[in-house]
Amino acid sequence: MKETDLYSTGDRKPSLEQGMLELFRGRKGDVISGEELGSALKVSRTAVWKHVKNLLTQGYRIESIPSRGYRFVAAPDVLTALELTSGLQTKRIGCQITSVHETESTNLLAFRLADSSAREGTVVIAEVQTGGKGRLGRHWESPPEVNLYCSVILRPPMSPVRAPQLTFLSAVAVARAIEEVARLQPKIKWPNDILLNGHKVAGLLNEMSAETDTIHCVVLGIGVNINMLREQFPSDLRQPATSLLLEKGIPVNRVDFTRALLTSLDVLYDDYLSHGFPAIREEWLSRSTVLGRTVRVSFGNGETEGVVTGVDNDGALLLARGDGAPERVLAGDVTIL
Ligand code: BT5
Repeated sequence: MKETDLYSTGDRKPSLEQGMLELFRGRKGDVISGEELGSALKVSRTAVWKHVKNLLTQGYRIESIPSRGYRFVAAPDVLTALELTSGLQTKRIGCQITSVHETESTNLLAFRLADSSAREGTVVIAEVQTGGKGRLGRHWESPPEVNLYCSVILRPPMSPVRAPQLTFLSAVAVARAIEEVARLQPKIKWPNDILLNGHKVAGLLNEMSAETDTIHCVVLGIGVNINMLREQFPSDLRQPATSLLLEKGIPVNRVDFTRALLTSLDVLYDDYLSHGFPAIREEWLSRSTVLGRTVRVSFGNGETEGVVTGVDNDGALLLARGDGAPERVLAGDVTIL
């Protein structure tokens, strides 16, 4: 596994580069002298130049104006901890962000960090996954630098049987972020697909490490196709897929999207810990593609059909079968008939 550019921010303690970016952002368009930057950050002017150069190599555009100072022009659309933490105001989610350029799967990396006692709210992000995972051993297509591949470590103080509720929470968070940033109207398909115009734009893979009645950690794996181009989708996908770019016709800023997603996750998780599942279930149902529809659910070697009447507290899909008998389905793939 090749993991490059590992960069973490612990406890939001700002690095010099973060401090410099905050200063630049607070004074948009202004020329700030090296002396002023140096005294604000408590370093020499030579050190200021060294850190400006570091930012330039990471893709930031900063003009250096002889005998006057520096002017911030633009930030790159890169999913680094440095860029994402700037301006992120969350309580738990993103308290620590580990960004790597490449990894096999952010879920695998998140479990490794969780095993070495990463805190609740730790976020792992990669620009490319070499073995992105879907459910049931399936593959998640993860081309470089166009999408979002992230995993969030949670340690909820609750019974493992409630963990499937967190898939609903992450689905609602992704839907809210798509609405807010891309101004599109996503729908949610049980159990883990986010759709735009019937095409899959995001998938969720929530995994857990637990004992009988204690959760060690839940890893919320979230993959969102942001600026993926049509030719980057393989031809053999199980269902039609899309990206925010393809639906909107213009690229979507990945940093803005990721900050919005982490913020919605934070708000929803906070609410979930205080008030439980009902509000999340209601919002999920209001965005559901399957409620009231006749569906076929395939699982293992079997399948069943019926009209969807809701989801229960365990995250199971509730069906009314053709003969009127109710049925609960805990896992499977849904086809709308
Ligand atoms: C999912 O599985 O939808 C879960 C995807 C979770 C991906 C994230 S990325 C960050 C984190 N780290 C990981 O390693 N995984 C998570 P499932 O419902 O089984 O759907 C997988 C199926 O979707 C595949 O068999 C393909 O047919 C299709 N697919 C693969 N890549 C896709 C993509 N980028 N967009 C849309 N569909 C895709």
